[in-house]
Amino acid sequence: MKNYKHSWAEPYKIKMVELLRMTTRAQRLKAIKEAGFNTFLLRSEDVYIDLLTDSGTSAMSDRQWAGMMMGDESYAGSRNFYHLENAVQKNYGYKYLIPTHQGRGAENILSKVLIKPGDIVPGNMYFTTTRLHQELAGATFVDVIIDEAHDPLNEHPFKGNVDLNKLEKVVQEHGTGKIPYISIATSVNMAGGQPISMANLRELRAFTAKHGIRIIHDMTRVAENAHFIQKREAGYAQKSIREIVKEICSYTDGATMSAKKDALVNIGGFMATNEWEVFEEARNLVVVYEGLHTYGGLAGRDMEAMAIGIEESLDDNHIHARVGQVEYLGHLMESYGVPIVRPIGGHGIFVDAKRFLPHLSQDEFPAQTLAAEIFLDSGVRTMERGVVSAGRKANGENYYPKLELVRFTIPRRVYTQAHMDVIAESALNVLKRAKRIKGLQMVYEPKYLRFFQARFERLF
Ligand code: P70
Repeated sequence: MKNYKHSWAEPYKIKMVELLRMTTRAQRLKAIKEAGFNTFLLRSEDVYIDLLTDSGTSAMSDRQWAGMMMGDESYAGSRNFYHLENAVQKNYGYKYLIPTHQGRGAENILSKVLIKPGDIVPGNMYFTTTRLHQELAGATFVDVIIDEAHDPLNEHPFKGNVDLNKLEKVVQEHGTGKIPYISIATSVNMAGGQPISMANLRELRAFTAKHGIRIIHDMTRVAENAHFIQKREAGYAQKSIREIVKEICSYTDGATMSAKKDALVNIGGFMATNEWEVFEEARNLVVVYEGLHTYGGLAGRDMEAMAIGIEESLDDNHIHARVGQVEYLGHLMESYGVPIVRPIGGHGIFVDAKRFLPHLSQDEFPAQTLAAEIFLDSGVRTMERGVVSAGRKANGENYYPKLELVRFTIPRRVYTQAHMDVIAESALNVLKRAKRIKGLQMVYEPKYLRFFQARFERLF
């Protein structure tokens, strides 16, 4: 027996609780049918443990709540904007800040500023909203992540790394004039929360500097990435999360951020850049889509909570307990024989639906099916990250991603270790009757980001 006790403990105590509703299987069956077998369409009141996402679901600290009371709700020049600007400049090192209502607001503005129709944007695996904004601005996304990232069993410690040969080919084929930037995510979400190494970032910086190409950083989960650099990369064991995060950012020219993840807030995001011209253009556009450039769709109190959340997110004890909890769940699932993506990532456990339900073809939506079955079993809500999420190409063909996953995403500072036990037991329960599980067919498909609202029926 492996020893699954880990020397992490939460660096906080609980001051307030939110009561959960427990349901029966009959209630859950009714709920999932009404939701068209799509966990996005469930009512949260029907959910027991909500692992749909770690986005906007974190528990804020008493300090953040106190900060909310200090909201300066002036239309222009709010004090809280300057606190946020200071937190971003000090901790991430970027010069100019544009607040936005959340990550995709920043992606929209950045894509509109930097992309011209016909451009190519290489990146370390796609993310749904990021790629869509690139495409809507007229670009084509090209995946340049290392091959290992597409293999759920490969143990590469930095599956978020860019394959520089692939990138070199893209540059040779299209020329630097067509590549406004390379899109780099830390903690690559669709790969399973996999980190990029500092060495790879440094190489990438040298390569892009030679070719005059920007690096734009999707820094949504940068602190979690820093944790893996500290644990796995030579020379970083003695560096703090704060130092590592700042070094990561220093190799990039600008960023988009969904502050609903790392930065421990329920709403908010931003775009940051080191280039004055890009900032000027973005500051022009933000007033069209989000709000004045000193609030970008947020209340003053939201910006204050974010400024404080950024500070808290970079604390070593916080991040070790956060990732420690994810690892605890992952090891438990592995001990039960549940097939998961290896190595365990930073924000959740990604169950491999292809191996869990090997009798289903990708056209029968194995991950969508498994997410519905887990909910039925225990009221645990998870998210499909496979063929439904991947959507269709511009020519209408489905993307068939190699990874067909169900994400068990852990909100920050919200659930206890006992919740993790219940979750793993539910995965085991479903695994025991996996052979008898039938797939789904899609009966309604929206045009954009179909996974959010698609509806399914069970195949018989
Ligand atoms: C999730 C959320 C959001 C996200 C992200 C990365 C690496 C940008 C964003 C956008 C929410 C989500 C979004 C699309 C599909 C499913 C879920 N990820 N970059 O659960 O930020 O949501 O604030 O606009 O992970 O992973 P925002």
